[in-house]
Amino acid sequence: MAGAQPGTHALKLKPSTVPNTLQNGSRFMKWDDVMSDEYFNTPRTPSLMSLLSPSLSLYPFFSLSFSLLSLLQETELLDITHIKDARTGKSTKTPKEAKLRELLDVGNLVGRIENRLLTIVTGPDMVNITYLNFMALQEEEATEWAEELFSLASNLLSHNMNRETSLEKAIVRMFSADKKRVETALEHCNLPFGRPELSSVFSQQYVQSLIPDYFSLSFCRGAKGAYLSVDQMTEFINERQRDPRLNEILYPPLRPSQTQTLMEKYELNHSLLKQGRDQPGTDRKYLVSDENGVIPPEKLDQSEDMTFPLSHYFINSSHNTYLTAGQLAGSSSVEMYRQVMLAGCRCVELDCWKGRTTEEEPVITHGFTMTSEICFKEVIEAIAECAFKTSPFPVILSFENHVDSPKQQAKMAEYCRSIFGDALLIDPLEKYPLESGVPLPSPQELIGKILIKNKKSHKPSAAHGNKRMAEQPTNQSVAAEQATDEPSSPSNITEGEPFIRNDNNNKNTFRVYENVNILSGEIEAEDDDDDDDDDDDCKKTSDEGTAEEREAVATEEMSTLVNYVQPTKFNSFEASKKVNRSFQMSSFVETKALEHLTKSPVEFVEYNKQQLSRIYPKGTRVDSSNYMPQLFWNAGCQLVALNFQTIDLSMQLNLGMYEYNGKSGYRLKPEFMRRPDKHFDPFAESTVDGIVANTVKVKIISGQFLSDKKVGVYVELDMFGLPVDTRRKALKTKTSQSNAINPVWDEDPIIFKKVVLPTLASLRIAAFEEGGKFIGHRIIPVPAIRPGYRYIGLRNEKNQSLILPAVFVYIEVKDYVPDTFADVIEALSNPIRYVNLLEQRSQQLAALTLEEGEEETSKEVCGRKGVMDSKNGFSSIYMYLEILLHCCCCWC
Ligand SMILES: [Ca+2]
Repeated sequence: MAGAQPGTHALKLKPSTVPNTLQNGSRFMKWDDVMSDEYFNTPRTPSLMSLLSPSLSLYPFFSLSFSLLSLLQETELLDITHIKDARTGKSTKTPKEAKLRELLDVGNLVGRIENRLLTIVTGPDMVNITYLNFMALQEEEATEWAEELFSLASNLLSHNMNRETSLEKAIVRMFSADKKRVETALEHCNLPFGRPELSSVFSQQYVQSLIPDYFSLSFCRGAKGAYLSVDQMTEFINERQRDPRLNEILYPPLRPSQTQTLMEKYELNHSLLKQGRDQPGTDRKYLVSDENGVIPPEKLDQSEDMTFPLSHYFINSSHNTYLTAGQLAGSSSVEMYRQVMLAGCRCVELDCWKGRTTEEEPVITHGFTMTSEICFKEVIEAIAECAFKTSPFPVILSFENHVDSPKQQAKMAEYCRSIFGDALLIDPLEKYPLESGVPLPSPQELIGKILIKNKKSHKPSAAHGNKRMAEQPTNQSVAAEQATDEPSSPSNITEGEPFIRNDNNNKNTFRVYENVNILSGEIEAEDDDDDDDDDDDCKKTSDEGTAEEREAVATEEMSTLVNYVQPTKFNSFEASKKVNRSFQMSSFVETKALEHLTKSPVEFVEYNKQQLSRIYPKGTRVDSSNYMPQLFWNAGCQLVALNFQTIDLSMQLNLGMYEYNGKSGYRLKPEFMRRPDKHFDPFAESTVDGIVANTVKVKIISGQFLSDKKVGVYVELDMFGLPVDTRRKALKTKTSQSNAINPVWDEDPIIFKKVVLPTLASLRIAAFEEGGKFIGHRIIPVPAIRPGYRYIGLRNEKNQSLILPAVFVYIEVKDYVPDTFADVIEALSNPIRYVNLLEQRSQQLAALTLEEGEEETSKEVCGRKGVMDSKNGFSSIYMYLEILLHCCCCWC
């Protein structure tokens, strides 16, 4: 995210290689808890599961093949990139039914059954999960398969295949699995179909032939079809395909001899090469190759410097992690913790409540709602198992601790200690004592560690000894809490009836809530709450040491687990600066955070250089919708917590953000948001001294296989970033004439003349059917874009590769060169300068804050302005706002 590190990055990502065991296959019994009578009545042998490579080529994509235990012995194929997890041992699904256990001969097994079980987890998102259950003949086989399958399935290169591999994958899949559909699609496009002899090889050429000549580099070199000399190719690569932002010494332009090597690699006819010329088609093969992916592999790789303090990173964070649906009546699920962590999230939330059964097991649920309860211990076990499968970097557990039972709190602490073991960070690192002025340790220094965020009660005899950090003893919460004999158990309420709630577990803040209609969501902002620090009725009178006064809940057992992430009631930016304790953090409901952002943008950025801030959705988002995370990334907020169960545009941006840097869940903030000697204003409208703005030019040339329906299609572009850089629907192409297979637009490019903070900007390219039905999109951070002629493979809403649909584009990204005259004109004509500053800021945020339902206004006008805008790249604030008003029409 921040600029390239000194020196070139040595790529750590490796293409998948499949061990022999997996290639040759192993025998497994496949079972399901709901088996048909046929299953039980049929003699069977264990089915062979193996990894199939679709051809003898080295392409890194595979399907997992296994047969069903049925009379037909059908074989099922599973795309390996759709596998989310492969488990063996304790967390596997185990056969419950007696008949099934008998059949699997469970009684006669040597060793524990779970060590032979293999559960393969698939699903389109984090909620709709499917489990495939297998039993191996040997324990070692289950272990090897679980490890290798997970490693193959999570290979980042496999999720970012080049165009050629995607095409081959699609062809193999289509022609083997769904020939009829392919033929229908071809028929719709008036292309020959119904040819049963189409072999894989033929069909590959066939698909290639669908790529119009237009895509060939011929249009870069003038006369169509003319041969391209080595010199011309060198010029093409250096002028068009090379990223001009790269350092020329570290990343030198290609020399002709290197081009020659490249051309040999993609050239079939060597005799032509010898004459210094290529043959038509070479360029096309080159364009679909690995050399030309739109994302350079080093951006996918873990390539950002991880040695800065934690506060210097954006940290992938989840809100009310346990919920699978709405905030009021959705089911809670242990699996969500696994899925969210496997997706690279590094901060999960645990809303803990006192368990009411005789076992006195603490539970996790959304208090005072109809959401279901899950067992705290199971969640801790799930976290322990999945925390470091996707990323080694530290995990923060954000506890919202409502457990008003010292006994159960002690249990919670004990589970954390015993289940996490050494991974749990209990004592601060020696280098980073909990003292004023000491920065937070870095993700690198906390590798493999779990940090707990829970209110911390500070005792007079606190273990921190003589460190004078105003850890004044508080009026002993534990005692106070024990005196509270009214248990604040979450579930004993009836809809429509008033209930009492002990807000924030402070005995003085019991509130009576009346007429809360739980199901319809008529619950007011108080229930926002959720979090620890958002209560407004506790204003501070002094800026020193008062925050802890509200630390009323944590027992000593829990308190000792808390170190670098200590929740503290936010008072003011000035106060925080004065006490200068990086280990204290605050949570802000999105509305409050927005207020701070608008009133004190520079101070908010400053605060976030030292301390962590956590933003969470407002309580009225009962449907688990999300706010735009970009708003708060712009202010440098680290823990921008979203509802992961809802993959809306906000969550899609989040997926886009954290897909890079090795999916580690950490992205280094732009330098200006970290350096103590710089002040950054997220509302900056012009270039900031010291930050190189970019000019981004995008030309949508054509599409490929956008739909198999005979339907018109169009492409839209958005830019997200700082308010000044955000442009929703910046470009919309014409709609193709009933051609979704290979539409060509070739319209004027859109120019984002001045992207003020490119390191925080993302480009979204989305394709739609006429009528607005979403086909697919791709969100790419501007720093990760490789300029040039590129195929951009589209993803679905859930960020899964669609394999076939792609958009062919030409992108230029350059350092912005100020056009002095134009800037003067713009400044003179910019009326916003006369508007009140706060008003101006909220107007600037409009793009990022509009919600569904607000968008219908002035659509006509927006459309008109949008067209104007796309033509001349002009970006006055008013026009910007109008375009933004257009923004939420399709998604939010
Ligand atoms: Ca919560």
